[in-house]
Amino acid sequence: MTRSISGATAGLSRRPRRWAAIGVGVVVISVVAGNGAGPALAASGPPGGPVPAVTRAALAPALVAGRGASVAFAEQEAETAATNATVIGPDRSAYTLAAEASGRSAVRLTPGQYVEFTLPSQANAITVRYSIPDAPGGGGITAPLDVRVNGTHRRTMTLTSQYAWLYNQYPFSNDPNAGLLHADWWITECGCVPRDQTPPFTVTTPFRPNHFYDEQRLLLDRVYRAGDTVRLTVPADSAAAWTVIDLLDSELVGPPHLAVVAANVLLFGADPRGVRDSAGAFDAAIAFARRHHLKVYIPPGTYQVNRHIIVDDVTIEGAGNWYTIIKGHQVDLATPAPDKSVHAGVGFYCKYVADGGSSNVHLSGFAIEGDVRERVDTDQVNGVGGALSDSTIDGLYIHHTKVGMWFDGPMHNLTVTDNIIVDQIADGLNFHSGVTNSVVSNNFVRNTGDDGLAMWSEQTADAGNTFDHNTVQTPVLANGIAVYGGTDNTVSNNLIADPIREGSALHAGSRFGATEFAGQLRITSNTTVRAGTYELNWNIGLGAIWIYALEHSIDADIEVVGDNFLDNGYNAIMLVSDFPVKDLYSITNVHFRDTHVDGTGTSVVSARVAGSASFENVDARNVGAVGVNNCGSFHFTAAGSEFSLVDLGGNDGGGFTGPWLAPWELPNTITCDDRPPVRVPPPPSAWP
Ligand SMILES: [Ca+2]
Repeated sequence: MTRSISGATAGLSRRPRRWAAIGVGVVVISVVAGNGAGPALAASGPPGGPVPAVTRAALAPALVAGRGASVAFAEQEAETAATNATVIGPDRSAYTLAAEASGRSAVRLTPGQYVEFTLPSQANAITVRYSIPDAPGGGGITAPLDVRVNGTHRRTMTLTSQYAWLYNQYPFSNDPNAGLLHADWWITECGCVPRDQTPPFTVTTPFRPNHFYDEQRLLLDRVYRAGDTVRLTVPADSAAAWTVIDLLDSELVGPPHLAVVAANVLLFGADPRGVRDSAGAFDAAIAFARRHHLKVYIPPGTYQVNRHIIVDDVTIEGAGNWYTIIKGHQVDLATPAPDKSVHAGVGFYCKYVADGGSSNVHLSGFAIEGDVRERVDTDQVNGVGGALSDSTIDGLYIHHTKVGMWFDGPMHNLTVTDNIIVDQIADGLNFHSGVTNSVVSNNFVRNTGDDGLAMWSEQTADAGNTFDHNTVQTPVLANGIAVYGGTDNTVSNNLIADPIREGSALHAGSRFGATEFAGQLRITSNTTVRAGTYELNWNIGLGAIWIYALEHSIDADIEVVGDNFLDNGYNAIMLVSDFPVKDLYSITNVHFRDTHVDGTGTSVVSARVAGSASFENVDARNVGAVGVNNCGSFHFTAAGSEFSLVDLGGNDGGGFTGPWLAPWELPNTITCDDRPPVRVPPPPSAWP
């Protein structure tokens, strides 16, 4: 755990833990091939099947209706578009380009090749998600991408990999040639502590490349119609050996918002061309607005801001996040700031708790474009930060910051709605320590370097919060939505897709110094897809939802109701502890109800902890492995597993080898199998 004394920390340490005694004394049918990297799993969708024009998280929208954020753009996957280039994937293996792509598939173009999308509806703006190679020594390159609409309107985007390509162990490196950052950490590649080997184990470089993708927005010259074509072509003379296109989002952006009665930053000297630094002008406008009870307005333009703008008791409105762009570059500080930062960058910061916190702040309608290319956990280079009560944040686009929004409580009554948070070095949003009665709803999060959305009750409980109707896609590390301790929180109606490693879609963990779970945790009516990842340190599959007792027992009432777990690589549901603490902690009082599981690579449930959970109307189909993978706490006594499943009825369906919850296997049958055979399920389809 890396943290600063002020508590103003971003990101969670990811030092690996492992199961020290996997498979001891039990049936272990190891079918997964070779080297611990896990099998390549097929994702859903083409070739062969119908090609939906518009998808959500690479699924037909009908399969995820009512779940996730309602967004202004239409998503189209490149792998279903017209192209003369090569489709890559589907593949879920970590450290591959396909695994980090939406739908686990994309198109790889060489110079001269194209991919062409047909607009599904009116649009005057596009977002391209792509990857290009790193520089040989790291640090990224730039390369052109030709955009033509209907073969005529022509623009050239300048793609960059300066914000992509991280390597190595936590907290990661931009150097593709670096040896291990922590030779004294156990690593899965050798199943050893490299420094302790004779001679020391060395890794192949680049070691653990990841975070390959970036996205870029482009306003077109006018509104185009449904049926018009957007062709993306790599110029023949591009310096990039390859360009991978993952998807295209198209959108009809409305006219700029105008606020007439407001403190307009232009009147205070702000430069909308982005040439001069506008931070001082923003400060002056905010001070004036507070004195005169006005809001602050930021008209269309690009404004250079390279430090925090401190906000308290103020409303700041942009013209809309396509029009008003607050853009900063990273500044190296000669001496660390009081909050421990060694870099400065653009961000809207509330006062820290030590300074009294901020309240009555309302931010809306602008973009924050940061310049963060490495993870330094003591740096306060987040898009929005501090402690913020009785406030709202709505309609921001936050890009290339460390964490989109990182809040350090205690604080209360914050509402975060309709924001887009993409291409982050660490989390998308984190409620850290004592955030209460706050709501995060209808936000879209893609390509975070750590949890997409998190409540981290470090030392002080987060309580009474709700994460509702958000979409989280392709976190390259950790979880889509994670809850670490806390009291009476809710995670509902979210759509979570394509987590890649060291986490999964939904997670409740007693870890990272969090308070014990208390009251009721509600995880209701969420849909996950292509989760249930392979845990590279444990070398076992995870569930799409996994509940993890590492630092305390988990005995709070956890209600998992109405969720759909689709196309799970391994399990749908996992309850787990860690081997060194397996006899200290248990998980009890978890209740699964009214759940659909459509496709698991292995079993629906994997239990690797003592305790119990109840199941009622949990229906499954296309299940890869029989029964429940029930290891309990690994004592394998004649009394059976230390984990019991309480069958409350209506748990129907199964798969290739029988029902998922076979009555004759209950309550305590041991069927522990670390690496059961993995079957690739068919694509999800409508549930009758
Ligand atoms: Ca894709």
